[in-house]
Amino acid sequence: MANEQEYVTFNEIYKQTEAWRDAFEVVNAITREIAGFDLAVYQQVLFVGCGSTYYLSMAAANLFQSQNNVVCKASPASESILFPNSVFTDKNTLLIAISRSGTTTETIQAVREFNEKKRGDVIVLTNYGNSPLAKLGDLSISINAGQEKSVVQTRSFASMYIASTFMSHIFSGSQDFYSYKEKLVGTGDNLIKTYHDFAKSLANDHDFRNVFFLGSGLRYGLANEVSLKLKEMSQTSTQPFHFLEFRHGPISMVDEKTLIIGLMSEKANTFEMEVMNEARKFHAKTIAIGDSGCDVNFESGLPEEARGVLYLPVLHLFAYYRAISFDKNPDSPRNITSVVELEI
Ligand code: F1P
Repeated sequence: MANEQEYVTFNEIYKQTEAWRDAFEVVNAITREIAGFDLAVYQQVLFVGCGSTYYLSMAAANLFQSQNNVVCKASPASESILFPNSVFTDKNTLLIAISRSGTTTETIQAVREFNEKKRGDVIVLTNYGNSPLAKLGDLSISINAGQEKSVVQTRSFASMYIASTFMSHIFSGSQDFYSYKEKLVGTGDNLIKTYHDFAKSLANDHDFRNVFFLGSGLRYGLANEVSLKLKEMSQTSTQPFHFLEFRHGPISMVDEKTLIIGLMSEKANTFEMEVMNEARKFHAKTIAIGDSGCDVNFESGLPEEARGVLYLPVLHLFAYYRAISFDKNPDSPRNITSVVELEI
């Protein structure tokens, strides 16, 4: 076994804000090209990806719709191939295809079929500008500093998430997002340092058997993603839920061996805290993450729609150290590869 911080995943998590910066610069440089897509001509904006990039699609679609008053949805790339009528209408669509590698077969195939059927325009978001997927977009955005050696996506996801957030702001006509760069990066660096030991000691607590991640709005996609990190790196049994959905059945799983991590919003905080309190009555351990008044506090003061990326780093560290605590290799989890390439 390597020393606990010698795995490549550690640096990819710990120094991820370098990739955040790159996302800001790359998108800022092509603001005009992005604004050139007129959302008014599309009946819907569809986001596709696989695994992490599907969860990124979910978070991005939520933000896009709330900022841009256009119907947005997310689909696994595979579903758009297998069940196209459930994903598309015959009306003009803007497809935003997301993939770290740009080589995932399902995502490439989804875009190829979309182009063949002339369903609309395509924006590709990736970390590899020379990838086959990047060549299929009407516009391709590549955040190269988000590239990774690890199988598990951490800084790549964060970098593409920032890019998608920036795009959403550009479409909405807001110039604000770029001005948040230093604050967001500084807060991210600070969070990683401040909560490093906290994440590690939480990971070393082997008393819990089940972990639930709760998140509403754009945080639901992020809850899915951090839950996937924990599954992939440490094979812990974990599930994401929308906050208020948790009462509708899943809460019956809660006992003294349960950890609940809440991605708290500002807007719905009272409702969300009630769910956390209720879970504690059933003996769960709870950790709230949010801008202030939580167990993990960003203290960014940034608008809710701009600070989503801040939920990620501490939970990346948690998943990483959980793997280490079980003597697992976080760089190459069992049964998975960094890209799924299929014969289609
Ligand atoms: C997507 C992905 C990863 C997952 C696994 C297999 O890759 O599903 O999210 O962790 O390693 O590939 P990509 O299309 O974003 O490159």
